[in-house]
Amino acid sequence: MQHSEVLEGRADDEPTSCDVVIVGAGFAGMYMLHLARRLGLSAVVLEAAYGVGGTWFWNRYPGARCDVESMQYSYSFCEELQQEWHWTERYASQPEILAYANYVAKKFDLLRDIKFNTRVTKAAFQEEDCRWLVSTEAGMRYRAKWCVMATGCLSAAQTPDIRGLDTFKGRIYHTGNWPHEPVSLSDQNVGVIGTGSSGIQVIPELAAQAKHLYVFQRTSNFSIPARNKPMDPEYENSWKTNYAERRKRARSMPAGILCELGDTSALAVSPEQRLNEYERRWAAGGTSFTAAYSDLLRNAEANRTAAEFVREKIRTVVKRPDVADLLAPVDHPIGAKRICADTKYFETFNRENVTLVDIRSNPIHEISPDGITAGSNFHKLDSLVLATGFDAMTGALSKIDIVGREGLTLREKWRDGPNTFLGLMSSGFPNLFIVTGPGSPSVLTNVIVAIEDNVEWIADCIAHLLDVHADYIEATASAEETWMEQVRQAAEGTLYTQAKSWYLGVNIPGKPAVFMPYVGGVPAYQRICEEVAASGYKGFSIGTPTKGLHRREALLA
Ligand code: N01
Repeated sequence: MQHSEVLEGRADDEPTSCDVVIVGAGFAGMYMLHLARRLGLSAVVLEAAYGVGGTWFWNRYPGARCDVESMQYSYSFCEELQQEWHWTERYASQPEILAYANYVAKKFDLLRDIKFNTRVTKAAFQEEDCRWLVSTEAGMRYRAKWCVMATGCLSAAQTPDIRGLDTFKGRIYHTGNWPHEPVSLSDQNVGVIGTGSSGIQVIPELAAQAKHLYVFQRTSNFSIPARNKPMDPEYENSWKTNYAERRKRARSMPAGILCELGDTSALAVSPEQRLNEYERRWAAGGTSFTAAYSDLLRNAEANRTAAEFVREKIRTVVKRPDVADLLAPVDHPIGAKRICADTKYFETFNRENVTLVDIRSNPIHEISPDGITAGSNFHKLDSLVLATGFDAMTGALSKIDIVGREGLTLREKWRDGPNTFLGLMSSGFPNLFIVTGPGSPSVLTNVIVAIEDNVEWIADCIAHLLDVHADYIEATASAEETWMEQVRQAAEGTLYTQAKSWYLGVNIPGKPAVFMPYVGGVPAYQRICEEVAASGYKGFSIGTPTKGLHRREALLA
């Protein structure tokens, strides 16, 4: 394969030219760059941060840790890499994951094609030459045949619109954009808003250093003890000697995570058997608790058995019954919101320096320079931590002005919810690929598995386009419509839609309530993607635009 080169624009107004522009240097962008190079393509990655790692670059709050086991939350594409990297704990901490991302970048010599501190503001499709023109905040421009959005599902941090937030005179931290210099909160009264996965991880750490911690909780969440521990050398060895086979088996599981998957209904066993099974999984720790039975996310009655078990555990751990009641979730089925994994979260509320403030019954009235008034109570604070989540799945994309054919913007097109074919492409936006886009399993899986599968599909697709000398690929509107209906129907058969979650986008004011990920699981999704590719990309228009005129009718079928 002949290798292309990045051609730097010579004049100020001339864009840099390459085959592929990749937006984002997280795990998706890094692997995309690696595979683009393997195809002999010239590629540039544009990254807003000063380093690689994506969400793991930004989410450096104390306690940040992955809830997928480290032996699995890693790339599988390179046997040498997975053999030589050593994870020190069952669940990797953010610094270790970031170190791994940097190690990968170095090992595969990726850094020379990544432009850091480069925030993409616009990507516009040029119909006349079938190229994407990508512009950055600093005014740089890149021109490429293919544009890959590797912008991540949980990368656009959400700051809530609370009256008076801007008047607060102490420091405000967001878990999704934590400072890079050390933060000391000792001897301070600290407030934390948000009790999702980030809040549940940061709260025990903050409690250990703050003079007093006020946890402002609107919705309680289900959490299972992570039971994190140092890596057991025998366990590591068993993975390393069986990696190929285990990675394959993981890909045959719905979430792309190798775990013990119960195959009976929770209602088909006796209450004693069920209790034993829940106890066993609780003791083992981790989010695969909800994999105990096959219908926990499909049958409300089955789900109640697991939810009640966890509520009972919370009541056992938390000494004050009124606090335990507030911490025990009752408004959604267990697992319908992303289930959390914690280290001594519920125990933290037994500490004398921690107060749980119920802002569901006593909403935050306002934030003033010195603290927060919730209901009629004022809480004096020195610092405030926002663990308020993300504009998930579409947020990072909608921050960029993406303009497709005939001036159509992605924001406009997705006004009533995102539409894609397989989460990979959206009609009207030729040659624009999305990694783990809405309509793909992405956030319901070990996201590195989802990333590898998507990136490999995109690379194979580009190789195919090169083989058939096509300049152009675009999802057809009808394939997209059919797929989105499939995504909708798959979610409808589950309990996922019964929670007000970021999966549905309802955490963002004004965002349409559409269940965004595909719940059909990794194997089904992967099979569909493979079948589409094997069919010569059925559901996509592929072709060569005629000179200066670029209409669908001109494309080969
Ligand atoms: O965000 P969230 P997150 N006033 O949206 C509250 C992944 N992740 O950053 O539920 C008051 O889950 C909000 O309350 P409510 C993982 O996929 C993984 O914690 O809207 N409260 C909620 O409590 C996860 O699911 C890991 O009532 C407000 C919280 O803020 C995803 O990222 C670690 C509010 C937001 O919870 C997002 O998790 C961390 C307001 N105006 C994250 N606005 C691991 O791998 C929001 N809230 C372990």
